[in-house]
Amino acid sequence: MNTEHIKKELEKQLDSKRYQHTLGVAYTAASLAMRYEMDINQAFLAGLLHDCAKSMTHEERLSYCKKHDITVTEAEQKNPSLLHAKVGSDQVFRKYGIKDAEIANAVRYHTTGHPDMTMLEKIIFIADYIEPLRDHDKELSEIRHMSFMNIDVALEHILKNTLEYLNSSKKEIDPMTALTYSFYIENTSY
Ligand code: DGI
Ligand code: FE
Ligand code: FE
Repeated sequence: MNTEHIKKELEKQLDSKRYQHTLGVAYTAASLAMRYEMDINQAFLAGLLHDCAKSMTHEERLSYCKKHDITVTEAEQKNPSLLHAKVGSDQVFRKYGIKDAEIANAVRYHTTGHPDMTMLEKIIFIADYIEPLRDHDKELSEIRHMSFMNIDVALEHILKNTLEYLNSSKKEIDPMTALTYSFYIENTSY
């Protein structure tokens, strides 16, 4: 599918709020790609696709994984909303026909991150958090500014606030989210 076709399909799949968020992530990712001298079209496309599996139900995602032999971790089993990232990354290739493993990985890790992310993975993780329609974090304006100054410092800040939010709302923490945070605490230079 070409970009216009993908946009049309996503507009059909997602509710209007989620589709507007998707466009916000795509344009924010493109802006970060300009700043960090990455491929703008690749970042835009990864941003468009990052939540492509978000409208499926938990049951649909679990049966999709079964059908396509996708391993479901214990954390994902307990919290199937985490699975939209993994299922989405499979659909990037299978449904949307995008043969770009870097885009698939950026979709796959957009929720938990992983230690030592690629620049494209960082861009999508951050764009998802800072796109213009987001307003869930009182430190967003500093994080937005930092995203264009030092991407690793912004990443560490986002992970810290996400873990605080998960702890305070008593949500199960995916071991990958915790590993990602530890990595960036140890490896971010100010
Ligand atoms: O899909 P979006 O809402 O755009 O954003 P997302 O894919 O980053 O998902 C955001 C939610 O995922 C947010 O409420 C925090 C949550 N999340 C991130 N890491 C973990 C997590 N939820 C759980 N239960 N465990 C995690 O480790
Ligand atoms: Fe998501
Ligand atoms: Fe998102």
